[in-house]
Amino acid sequence: MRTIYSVPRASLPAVLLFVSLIICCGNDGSSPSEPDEGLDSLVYIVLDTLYHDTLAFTQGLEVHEGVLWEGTGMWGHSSLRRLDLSDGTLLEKYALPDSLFGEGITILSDRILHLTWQSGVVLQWSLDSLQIDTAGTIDTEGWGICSISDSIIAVSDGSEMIRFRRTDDLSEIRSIEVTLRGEPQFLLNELEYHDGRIFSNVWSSGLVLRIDPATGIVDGIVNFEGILTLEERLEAQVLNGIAWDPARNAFIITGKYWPKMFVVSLIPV
Ligand SMILES: [Ca+2]
Repeated sequence: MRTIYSVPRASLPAVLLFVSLIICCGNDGSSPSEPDEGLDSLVYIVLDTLYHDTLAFTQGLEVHEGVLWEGTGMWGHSSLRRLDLSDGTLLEKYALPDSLFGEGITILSDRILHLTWQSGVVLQWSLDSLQIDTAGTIDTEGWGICSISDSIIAVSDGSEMIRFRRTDDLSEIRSIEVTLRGEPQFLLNELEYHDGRIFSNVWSSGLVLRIDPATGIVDGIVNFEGILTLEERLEAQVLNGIAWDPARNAFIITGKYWPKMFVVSLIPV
């Protein structure tokens, strides 16, 4: 696989020139190596930045009908948050019970599903009233979640597995082992479904994998390791928020205690 180049805060022409130089010359001026067939190395381009609460331990991020929703964790501080999609500011915050550690969220037509870490409990919030109750239980830890359709969700549990479940009773339909060049990829966390692929960040790294939901094979990879400045990284923890924004035709990326969110495009090189 070719080296991953991440290009924060650059104009599009500059990025394309940079990418062209990489393709023409390779990193060290030598001829470029042969690309991995079926695996795209992706670079990101920062299109905009949004506000993010540095007290938000981000566990899930999703856009739904012009609203940006965030799920946060930590004992006694877990919450569901409604954010202004235009600038990221906090509009409303709804607390989880202190006994539950919030994890990922995803949104169906009439409700928000909200994972919890080790309790097995999956919560649901009515989109109309934001009343909370229990949707059901699962037999794994809850880490990340995304909706494939209104009837199927995909759930990660910190392992290399993604399990597809029915939204009506949370029963498991099937599962995939996520692999990169045949090797299992562990610590899968926040998920996002877009354009027929599942995007998952890998806990404690800046990597986001693009996964074929039929096979589990990783067919794209991007590294956000350098997206925060050294100063911004002082109080921040790991990347853990990926949302597709159809209005911007771009992803929104953030992480635990990050000082901002990033609107990014991903481009194969
Ligand atoms: Ca997401």
